[in-house]
Amino acid sequence: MAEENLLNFASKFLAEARRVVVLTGAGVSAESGVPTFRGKDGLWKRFRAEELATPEAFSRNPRLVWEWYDWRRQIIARAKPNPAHQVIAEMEKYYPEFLLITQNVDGLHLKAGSRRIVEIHGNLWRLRCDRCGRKIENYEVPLKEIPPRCPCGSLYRPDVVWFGEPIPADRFEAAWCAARSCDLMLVAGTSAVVQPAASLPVMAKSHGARIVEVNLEPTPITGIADVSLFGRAGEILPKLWEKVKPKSA
Ligand code: BJW
Ligand code: ZN
Repeated sequence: MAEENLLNFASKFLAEARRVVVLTGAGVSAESGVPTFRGKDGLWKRFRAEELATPEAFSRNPRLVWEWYDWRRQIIARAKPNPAHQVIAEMEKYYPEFLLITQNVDGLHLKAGSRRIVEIHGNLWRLRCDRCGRKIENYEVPLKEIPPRCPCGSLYRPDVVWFGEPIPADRFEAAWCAARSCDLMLVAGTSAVVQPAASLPVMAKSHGARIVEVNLEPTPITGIADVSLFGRAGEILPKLWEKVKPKSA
Protein backbone atom coordinates (compact mmCIF):
# COMPACT_ATOMS: atom_id res chain seq x y z
CA MET A 1 0.00 0.00 0.00
CA ALA A 2 1.25 3.50 -0.76
CA GLU A 3 2.83 5.39 2.14
CA GLU A 4 0.11 8.06 2.12
CA ASN A 5 -2.62 5.42 2.48
CA LEU A 6 -0.81 3.75 5.36
CA LEU A 7 -0.40 7.13 7.05
CA ASN A 8 -4.14 7.76 6.59
CA PHE A 9 -5.02 4.41 8.18
CA ALA A 10 -2.70 5.05 11.11
CA SER A 11 -4.02 8.58 11.60
CA LYS A 12 -7.63 7.31 11.61
CA PHE A 13 -6.69 4.80 14.33
CA LEU A 14 -5.00 7.51 16.38
CA ALA A 15 -7.95 9.85 15.93
CA GLU A 16 -10.41 7.17 17.11
CA ALA A 17 -8.35 6.15 20.14
CA ARG A 18 -8.98 7.38 23.70
CA ARG A 19 -6.59 5.28 25.77
CA VAL A 20 -3.18 5.45 24.16
CA VAL A 21 0.16 3.87 25.04
CA VAL A 22 3.37 4.77 23.21
CA LEU A 23 6.24 2.28 23.54
CA THR A 24 9.61 3.58 22.43
CA GLY A 25 13.10 2.19 21.96
CA ALA A 26 16.55 3.37 20.95
CA GLY A 27 15.49 4.11 17.34
CA VAL A 28 13.56 7.15 18.57
CA SER A 29 16.79 8.72 19.86
CA ALA A 30 18.90 7.64 16.86
CA GLU A 31 18.19 10.89 14.98
CA SER A 32 19.43 12.78 18.06
CA GLY A 33 22.80 11.07 17.59
CA VAL A 34 22.40 8.45 20.34
CA PRO A 35 23.67 5.01 19.23
CA THR A 36 21.16 2.15 19.14
CA PHE A 37 22.02 -1.31 20.51
CA ARG A 38 21.34 -3.61 17.58
CA GLY A 39 21.81 -3.23 13.83
CA LYS A 40 24.97 -2.56 11.87
CA ASP A 41 26.07 0.54 13.83
CA GLY A 42 24.62 -0.69 17.13
CA LEU A 43 26.51 -0.75 20.43
CA TRP A 44 26.35 -4.55 20.63
CA LYS A 45 28.40 -4.76 17.40
CA ARG A 46 31.32 -3.08 19.18
CA PHE A 47 30.80 -4.08 22.81
CA ARG A 48 29.80 -7.31 24.50
CA ALA A 49 26.57 -6.88 26.44
CA GLU A 50 27.54 -9.50 29.04
CA GLU A 51 30.78 -7.56 29.83
CA LEU A 52 28.97 -4.25 30.31
CA ALA A 53 25.26 -4.55 30.93
CA THR A 54 24.93 -7.25 33.57
CA PRO A 55 25.25 -7.17 37.39
CA GLU A 56 28.04 -9.76 37.08
CA ALA A 57 30.03 -7.44 34.81
CA PHE A 58 29.68 -4.64 37.37
CA SER A 59 30.86 -6.86 40.24
CA ARG A 60 33.80 -8.05 38.14
CA ASN A 61 34.95 -4.70 36.76
CA PRO A 62 33.01 -1.63 37.94
CA ARG A 63 35.60 0.73 36.41
CA LEU A 64 35.18 -0.73 32.91
CA VAL A 65 31.39 -0.60 33.18
CA TRP A 66 31.49 3.00 34.42
CA GLU A 67 33.91 4.06 31.66
CA TRP A 68 31.44 2.78 29.10
CA TYR A 69 28.53 4.59 30.75
CA ASP A 70 30.61 7.75 31.13
CA TRP A 71 31.34 7.66 27.37
CA ARG A 72 27.63 7.21 26.57
CA ARG A 73 26.67 9.98 29.01
CA GLN A 74 29.04 12.32 27.17
CA ILE A 75 27.32 11.56 23.84
CA ILE A 76 23.85 11.90 25.35
CA ALA A 77 24.71 15.14 27.17
CA ARG A 78 25.22 16.76 23.75
CA ALA A 79 22.05 15.26 22.26
CA LYS A 80 18.81 17.20 21.88
CA PRO A 81 15.30 15.79 21.60
CA ASN A 82 14.27 15.36 17.96
CA PRO A 83 10.83 15.79 16.33
CA ALA A 84 9.83 12.24 17.36
CA HIS A 85 10.34 13.06 21.06
CA GLN A 86 8.53 16.38 20.56
CA VAL A 87 5.48 14.86 18.89
CA ILE A 88 5.18 12.19 21.59
CA ALA A 89 5.31 14.94 24.24
CA GLU A 90 2.50 16.78 22.41
CA MET A 91 0.39 13.63 22.14
CA GLU A 92 0.03 13.28 25.91
CA LYS A 93 -1.83 16.62 26.08
CA TYR A 94 -4.45 15.36 23.66
CA TYR A 95 -5.45 11.98 25.09
CA PRO A 96 -7.42 11.65 28.35
CA GLU A 97 -5.59 8.40 29.10
CA PHE A 98 -2.02 8.23 27.94
CA LEU A 99 1.21 6.56 28.97
CA LEU A 100 4.62 6.70 27.37
CA ILE A 101 6.59 3.55 28.15
CA THR A 102 10.18 4.00 27.10
CA GLN A 103 13.04 1.52 27.15
CA ASN A 104 15.44 4.43 26.66
CA VAL A 105 17.67 5.50 29.52
CA ASP A 106 18.84 8.76 27.90
CA GLY A 107 16.20 11.06 29.45
CA LEU A 108 15.42 12.72 26.09
CA HIS A 109 11.67 12.17 26.41
CA LEU A 110 11.70 14.06 29.72
CA LYS A 111 13.78 16.79 28.11
CA ALA A 112 11.16 17.06 25.35
CA GLY A 113 8.44 17.60 27.99
CA SER A 114 6.88 14.14 28.38
CA ARG A 115 5.47 13.75 31.90
CA ARG A 116 3.14 10.74 31.72
CA ILE A 117 6.10 8.44 31.28
CA VAL A 118 7.55 5.24 32.68
CA GLU A 119 11.23 4.66 32.00
CA ILE A 120 11.14 0.89 32.36
CA HIS A 121 14.90 0.40 31.95
CA GLY A 122 15.78 3.35 34.19
CA ASN A 123 17.76 6.50 33.51
CA LEU A 124 21.50 6.89 33.25
CA TRP A 125 21.45 10.32 34.86
CA ARG A 126 20.39 8.63 38.11
CA LEU A 127 22.86 6.65 40.22
CA ARG A 128 22.00 4.02 42.82
CA CYS A 129 24.25 2.69 45.58
CA ASP A 130 24.82 -1.02 45.20
CA ARG A 131 24.78 -1.47 48.99
CA CYS A 132 22.46 1.02 50.71
CA GLY A 133 20.23 1.71 47.68
CA ARG A 134 20.62 5.53 47.98
CA LYS A 135 19.63 7.24 44.70
CA ILE A 136 21.00 10.54 43.42
CA GLU A 137 20.69 12.55 40.21
CA ASN A 138 24.08 13.18 38.63
CA TYR A 139 24.74 15.12 35.40
CA GLU A 140 28.52 15.40 35.69
CA VAL A 141 30.25 14.69 32.35
CA PRO A 142 32.85 13.38 32.34
CA LEU A 143 32.61 11.95 35.84
CA LYS A 144 35.43 13.17 38.10
CA GLU A 145 35.58 9.91 40.02
CA ILE A 146 35.23 6.53 38.29
CA PRO A 147 33.65 4.46 39.73
CA PRO A 148 31.64 7.02 41.74
CA ARG A 149 31.23 6.31 45.45
CA CYS A 150 28.28 6.63 47.83
CA PRO A 151 28.82 8.33 51.23
CA CYS A 152 28.28 4.84 52.76
CA GLY A 153 31.60 3.80 51.17
CA SER A 154 30.16 1.46 48.56
CA LEU A 155 29.85 2.06 44.80
CA TYR A 156 27.17 3.82 42.86
CA ARG A 157 25.92 2.06 39.73
CA PRO A 158 23.84 3.56 36.93
CA ASP A 159 20.17 3.20 37.93
CA VAL A 160 19.33 1.18 34.83
CA VAL A 161 18.04 -2.36 34.31
CA TRP A 162 20.70 -4.78 33.20
CA PHE A 163 20.23 -8.21 31.63
CA GLY A 164 19.04 -10.74 34.18
CA GLU A 165 17.54 -8.04 36.43
CA PRO A 166 13.82 -7.57 36.95
CA ILE A 167 12.13 -4.32 36.05
CA PRO A 168 11.17 -2.59 39.35
CA ALA A 169 7.69 -3.80 40.26
CA ASP A 170 5.97 -0.39 40.33
CA ARG A 171 7.19 0.48 36.82
CA PHE A 172 6.34 -2.90 35.42
CA GLU A 173 2.90 -2.84 36.99
CA ALA A 174 2.15 0.60 35.50
CA ALA A 175 3.35 -0.48 32.05
CA TRP A 176 1.50 -3.79 32.13
CA CYS A 177 -1.80 -2.23 33.32
CA ALA A 178 -1.65 0.45 30.63
CA ALA A 179 -0.84 -2.12 27.93
CA ARG A 180 -3.77 -4.28 29.03
CA SER A 181 -6.29 -1.47 28.97
CA CYS A 182 -5.24 0.76 26.06
CA ASP A 183 -7.17 0.87 22.79
CA LEU A 184 -4.12 1.85 20.75
CA MET A 185 -0.42 1.20 21.16
CA LEU A 186 2.10 3.10 19.05
CA VAL A 187 5.38 1.16 18.99
CA ALA A 188 8.31 3.21 17.71
CA GLY A 189 12.02 2.55 17.20
CA THR A 190 12.36 -0.74 19.04
CA SER A 191 13.69 -4.06 17.76
CA ALA A 192 11.19 -5.66 20.18
CA VAL A 193 13.50 -8.51 21.13
CA VAL A 194 14.18 -7.64 24.76
CA GLN A 195 11.78 -9.06 27.32
CA PRO A 196 9.59 -8.23 29.09
CA ALA A 197 9.15 -4.95 27.11
CA ALA A 198 8.61 -6.88 23.87
CA SER A 199 5.56 -8.59 25.38
CA LEU A 200 3.73 -5.31 25.99
CA PRO A 201 2.41 -4.94 22.40
CA VAL A 202 1.45 -8.63 22.38
CA MET A 203 -0.48 -8.10 25.61
CA ALA A 204 -2.17 -4.97 24.21
CA LYS A 205 -3.15 -6.75 21.01
CA SER A 206 -4.59 -9.73 22.87
CA HIS A 207 -6.79 -7.28 24.83
CA GLY A 208 -8.14 -5.76 21.64
CA ALA A 209 -5.86 -2.76 21.10
CA ARG A 210 -4.79 -1.61 17.68
CA ILE A 211 -1.06 -1.58 17.08
CA VAL A 212 0.68 1.04 14.96
CA GLU A 213 4.39 0.48 14.42
CA VAL A 214 7.06 2.91 13.24
CA ASN A 215 10.47 1.47 12.42
CA LEU A 216 13.12 1.46 9.70
CA GLU A 217 12.52 -2.24 9.15
CA PRO A 218 10.18 -5.12 10.05
CA THR A 219 10.38 -6.44 13.64
CA PRO A 220 8.67 -9.26 15.56
CA ILE A 221 5.80 -6.78 16.13
CA THR A 222 5.15 -6.29 12.42
CA GLY A 223 3.12 -9.50 12.26
CA ILE A 224 0.60 -8.27 14.86
CA ALA A 225 0.62 -4.61 13.83
CA ASP A 226 -2.50 -3.14 12.23
CA VAL A 227 -0.28 -0.71 10.36
CA SER A 228 3.51 -0.63 10.05
CA LEU A 229 5.09 2.58 8.82
CA PHE A 230 8.64 2.07 7.64
CA GLY A 231 10.94 5.05 7.88
CA ARG A 232 12.55 7.41 10.37
CA ALA A 233 10.55 8.11 13.50
CA GLY A 234 11.60 11.78 13.40
CA GLU A 235 9.99 12.14 9.97
CA ILE A 236 7.01 9.79 10.19
CA LEU A 237 5.67 10.80 13.61
CA PRO A 238 5.36 14.53 12.75
CA LYS A 239 3.61 13.64 9.45
CA LEU A 240 1.25 11.32 11.28
CA TRP A 241 0.51 13.77 14.10
CA GLU A 242 -0.14 16.58 11.62
CA LYS A 243 -3.11 14.55 10.38
CA VAL A 244 -4.44 13.77 13.87
CA LYS A 245 -3.86 16.76 16.11
CA PRO A 246 -6.77 19.08 16.80
CA LYS A 247 -6.53 22.01 14.40
CA SER A 248 -6.45 24.56 17.24
CA ALA A 249 -3.49 22.78 18.94
C1 BJW B 1 14.67 3.39 13.97
C2 BJW B 1 15.48 4.46 13.68
C3 BJW B 1 14.83 5.63 13.32
C4 BJW B 1 16.78 2.89 14.17
N1 BJW B 1 13.48 5.65 13.29
N2 BJW B 1 13.35 3.43 13.93
C5 BJW B 1 17.15 -15.81 26.33
C6 BJW B 1 18.52 -15.80 26.61
C7 BJW B 1 19.06 -14.89 27.51
C8 BJW B 1 18.27 -13.98 28.15
C9 BJW B 1 16.93 -13.99 27.86
C10 BJW B 1 16.38 -14.89 26.98
N3 BJW B 1 15.03 -14.63 26.90
C11 BJW B 1 14.76 -13.60 27.69
C12 BJW B 1 15.89 -13.20 28.29
C13 BJW B 1 16.02 -12.11 29.24
C14 BJW B 1 16.52 -10.80 28.68
C15 BJW B 1 16.20 -10.67 27.20
O1 BJW B 1 15.13 -10.26 26.80
N4 BJW B 1 17.15 -11.00 26.34
C16 BJW B 1 16.94 -11.02 24.88
C17 BJW B 1 17.92 -10.07 24.22
C18 BJW B 1 17.06 -12.42 24.41
N5 BJW B 1 15.82 -9.80 29.44
C19 BJW B 1 16.23 -9.44 30.63
O2 BJW B 1 17.25 -9.89 31.14
C20 BJW B 1 15.36 -8.44 31.36
N6 BJW B 1 15.12 -8.89 32.68
C21 BJW B 1 14.51 -10.07 32.94
O3 BJW B 1 14.10 -10.79 32.07
O4 BJW B 1 14.38 -10.32 34.27
C22 BJW B 1 13.80 -11.56 34.65
C23 BJW B 1 13.87 -11.63 36.17
C24 BJW B 1 12.70 -11.72 36.87
C25 BJW B 1 12.77 -11.80 38.26
C26 BJW B 1 14.00 -11.79 38.92
C27 BJW B 1 15.18 -11.68 38.18
C28 BJW B 1 15.10 -11.60 36.79
C29 BJW B 1 16.05 -7.10 31.48
C30 BJW B 1 16.36 -6.49 30.17
C31 BJW B 1 17.14 -5.20 30.37
C32 BJW B 1 17.63 -4.62 29.06
N7 BJW B 1 18.61 -3.64 29.32
C33 BJW B 1 19.15 -2.85 28.20
C34 BJW B 1 20.28 -1.97 28.75
C35 BJW B 1 19.71 -0.82 29.58
C36 BJW B 1 20.79 0.03 30.16
C37 BJW B 1 21.65 0.70 29.12
O5 BJW B 1 21.16 1.38 28.21
O6 BJW B 1 22.85 0.55 29.24
O7 BJW B 1 18.11 -2.06 27.65
S1 BJW B 1 19.69 -3.83 26.84
C38 BJW B 1 19.12 -2.72 25.59
O8 BJW B 1 18.06 -3.34 24.82
C39 BJW B 1 18.49 -1.55 26.35
C40 BJW B 1 17.27 -1.28 25.51
O9 BJW B 1 16.33 -0.57 26.27
C41 BJW B 1 16.83 -2.65 25.11
C42 BJW B 1 15.92 -2.67 23.90
O10 BJW B 1 16.56 -2.20 22.78
P1 BJW B 1 15.78 -1.26 21.73
O11 BJW B 1 15.40 -0.01 22.41
O12 BJW B 1 14.72 -2.03 21.08
O13 BJW B 1 16.97 -0.87 20.72
P2 BJW B 1 17.57 -1.72 19.50
O14 BJW B 1 18.89 -1.14 19.21
O15 BJW B 1 17.50 -3.16 19.76
O16 BJW B 1 16.58 -1.43 18.30
C43 BJW B 1 16.50 -0.16 17.69
C44 BJW B 1 15.37 -0.23 16.68
O17 BJW B 1 15.15 1.06 16.17
C45 BJW B 1 15.66 -1.14 15.47
O18 BJW B 1 14.52 -1.95 15.22
C46 BJW B 1 15.90 -0.17 14.31
O19 BJW B 1 15.45 -0.67 13.07
C47 BJW B 1 15.08 1.00 14.74
N8 BJW B 1 15.55 2.30 14.30
N9 BJW B 1 16.82 4.04 13.80
C48 BJW B 1 12.81 4.49 13.57
N10 BJW B 1 15.55 6.73 12.99
ZN1 ZN C 1 25.42 3.64 49.83
